[in-house]
Amino acid sequence: MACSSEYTWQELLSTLTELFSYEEVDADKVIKVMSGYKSDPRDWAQYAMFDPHRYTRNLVDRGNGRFNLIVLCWGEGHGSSIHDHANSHCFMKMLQGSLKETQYHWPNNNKRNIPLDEKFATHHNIDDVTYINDSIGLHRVENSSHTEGAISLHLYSPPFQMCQTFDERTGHQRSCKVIFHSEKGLKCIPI
Ligand code: CSS
Ligand code: FE2
Repeated sequence: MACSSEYTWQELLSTLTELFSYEEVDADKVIKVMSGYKSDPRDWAQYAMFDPHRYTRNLVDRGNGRFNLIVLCWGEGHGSSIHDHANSHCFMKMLQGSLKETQYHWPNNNKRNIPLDEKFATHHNIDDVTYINDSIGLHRVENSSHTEGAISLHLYSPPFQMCQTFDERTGHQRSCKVIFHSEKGLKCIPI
């Protein structure tokens, strides 16, 4: 039998808004709250928009400017590049399917053209919550399934518009602008 939710979707949103209204972020508490909500597609289906070619980022809530809450939809085989999180907290909760996360150490800037050093790889399944920030390292997230889409809920605080992506073989990095596929359930018009 599925465990019942400690928080409804609406309670999740309001509790997160409350938690991020303070100067200090209590990451353990955020993880607890996100774990206390149990995934129900009826809550987030309106944000779950897939693209055939790449994973999508669908904005749910701007958290009074303190965080961005985003539903990410990963089609079969879709994945991110290796990236940092622009000095923000990154919380990720699985809503559907499964995602593989591979973490890497930061490249050593004195050594050029050296492959990134992998720390570990792990799989996240429905209702799992995970956390990363730049002091922990870099990561790549991917849906390695060939038959099932995956959906995850991400909270970034403070919100960011740019991050760094990294070439696995050389450690070279470049800036990348992050974009939204939809906002509050409405598809964004591509510019
Ligand atoms: N940081 C990636 C997803 S993996 S946390 C993004 O927001 O697009
Ligand atoms: Fe990430």
